[in-house]
Amino acid sequence: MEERARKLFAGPIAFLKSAPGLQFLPDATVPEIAFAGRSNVGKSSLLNALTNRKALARTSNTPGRTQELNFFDVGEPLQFRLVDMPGYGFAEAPKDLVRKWRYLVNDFLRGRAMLKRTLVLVDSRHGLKDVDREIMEMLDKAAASYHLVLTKADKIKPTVLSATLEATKAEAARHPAAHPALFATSSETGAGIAELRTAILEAALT
Ligand SMILES: Nc1nc2c(ncn2[C@@H]2O[C@H](COP(=O)(O)OP(=O)(O)OP(=O)(O)O)[C@@H](O)[C@H]2O)c(=O)[nH]1
Ligand SMILES: [Mg+2]
Repeated sequence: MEERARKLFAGPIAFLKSAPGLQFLPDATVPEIAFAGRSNVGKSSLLNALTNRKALARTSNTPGRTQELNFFDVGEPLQFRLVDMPGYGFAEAPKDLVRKWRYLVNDFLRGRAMLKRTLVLVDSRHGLKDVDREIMEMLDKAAASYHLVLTKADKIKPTVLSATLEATKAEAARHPAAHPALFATSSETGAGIAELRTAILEAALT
């Protein structure tokens, strides 16, 4: 499975479309994997690291970079889609814009027929925050399966990282829709990326 995942992510991957609202979604014909989490946590960077491309998804230092649901087709023939999404909890953006993003993301995550798994990204320097717990509870209620993924692992010491990983794992165990497998990743160093590729492929095939 690992080798198959590696090949797939090294092969053809193409931007399909940007959906600013639910009426613009592509037809749900293939498995989808979504990237969720707080603004600036590294969703778009992780998508680029997984696909080994520098700027497939647009990233930025400024929170609020991704403003729509962005769909990426993986494989030729098409195997599954990756969905980059706007972040949660971006305080500086206008209130109704933040609300609009939240509804868009939540409605998508709750109601998408072909959504096989959501990756809920958590900054490894901060661990789980209330806004992350809100996403987790929403997904639990919708019985929508998700993986917690720690990001920016290069920014902290390995000992601190292990502690955060254990604490996050313990909390994930209390959430019915949280998958027991957790990932610590860095889009900078590539740590954890190969493992996550395999998990994504496995989820897409279920
Ligand atoms: N050191 C380090 N920096 C990272 C990593 N991942 C992301 N970053 C940086 O964090 C910032 C935000 O990354 P993005 O990928 O744009 O974050 P996002 O979650 O897509 O943000 P929004 O689209 O605004 O919700 C950028 O400056 C990235 O370079 C990582 O693994 N290590
Ligand atoms: Mg983004």
